[in-house]
Amino acid sequence: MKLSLDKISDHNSKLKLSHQDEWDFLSNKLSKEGVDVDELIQKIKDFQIAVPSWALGAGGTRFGRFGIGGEPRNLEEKLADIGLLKDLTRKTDSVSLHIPWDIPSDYSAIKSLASELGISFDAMNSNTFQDNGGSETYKLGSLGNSKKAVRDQAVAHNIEVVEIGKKLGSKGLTVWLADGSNFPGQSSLRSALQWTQESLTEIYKAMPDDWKMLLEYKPYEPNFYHTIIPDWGTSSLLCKSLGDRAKVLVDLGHHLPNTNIEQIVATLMYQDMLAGFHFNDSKYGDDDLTTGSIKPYQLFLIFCELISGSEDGAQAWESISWMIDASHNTKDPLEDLMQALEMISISFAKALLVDRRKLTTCQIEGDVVGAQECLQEAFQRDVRPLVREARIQNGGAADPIMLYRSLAVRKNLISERGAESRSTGL
Ligand code: LRH
Ligand code: MN
Ligand code: MN
Repeated sequence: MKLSLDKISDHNSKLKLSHQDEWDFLSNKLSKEGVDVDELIQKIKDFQIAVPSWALGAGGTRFGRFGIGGEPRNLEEKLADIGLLKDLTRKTDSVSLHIPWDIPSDYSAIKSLASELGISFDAMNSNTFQDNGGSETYKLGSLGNSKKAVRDQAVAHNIEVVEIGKKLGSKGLTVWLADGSNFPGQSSLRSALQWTQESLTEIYKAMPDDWKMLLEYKPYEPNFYHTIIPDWGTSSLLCKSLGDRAKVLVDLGHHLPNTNIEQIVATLMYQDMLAGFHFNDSKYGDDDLTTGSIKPYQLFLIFCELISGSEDGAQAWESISWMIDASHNTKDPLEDLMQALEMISISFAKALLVDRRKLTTCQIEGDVVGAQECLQEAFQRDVRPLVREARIQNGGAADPIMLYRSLAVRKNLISERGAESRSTGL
């Protein structure tokens, strides 16, 4: 299903009056405060977030899956869904593929479809957490397995993913390892790390010079006693041994409860070691809930660190990759992704509004209350008219979910693809 641009302009003219009131009020206020509103809008317009191919269908849990209907059945339909999201929100223009779930059958056809839709290929994801038809099993690990033959197979798979990505114009490889153990004594903790390092070195060497490796960490699941790369420190250690194109990927759900993620971000940026993000939210563990639905203040604080880290020259903003990594059990995935894109933009916009000069003065003078006030001043602000204005200027819909619903997109997708459709993936 392709959205005609007329539909967006009709919708926007219906909402124009109410939006204009809200936007005039906010932009006047911001200008009086000395904010360069045009520059602010431009930053919000430029900020684009990749969508993973696996977030477009209902994921389910290990207890069951309730299909949403109209889910993409193949890579072409996944691209079509991202095209829809792009037209409605103007907040995403790239897709992150998972191999072997998304192996293109016809590269030139996929590439021309993607360029027709204005979508590029973000980092490629390898998959050694499932057996994918190879002669060796990943049941007891992949890159860190005690058997050399298994490690070799896992390395070869990652190199194949790089080859696929090269053909599509991707510039990155994301590696997430499920490797670890379930019981004490099951594996040699030190050897497993060493084998992982050796395997990653081979993969790193096979990457083109203009590619980066994004190394994800996660404290537990699917292994529950030990995970070979459990935290940002271990990931950094490995990346440093590989080379300066290997950096640490922060998935917001991959932390033990109450971890100070914004501090991790600050520390990684201090070392120019932040590869990027997998945005989602969580109450307990790797819940993969909608970004900003549980801890919006944390998301805001993360953006505060990102902005100060880049403005102070610790790490370039452009070197950081942005992606959503969520799973949907009860929501329409496209609606969920629109909510996530909105929450990310809102948090980014609020963090841009922090008076950083005032904050630094408070920090130097030891004004604890003043510093907190600086953050609250920005966090409590309703920036929705600002984010909406940026979207309208970019050609998107004033209210993407409202338009999506009024056009009955899901109903159309169900009649096009069927109520039982399901793609490969989670
Ligand atoms: C692991 C993970 C990783 C995978 C994705 C499907 O929990 O976050 O990024 O590739 O989920
Ligand atoms: Mn992830
Ligand atoms: Mn995860």
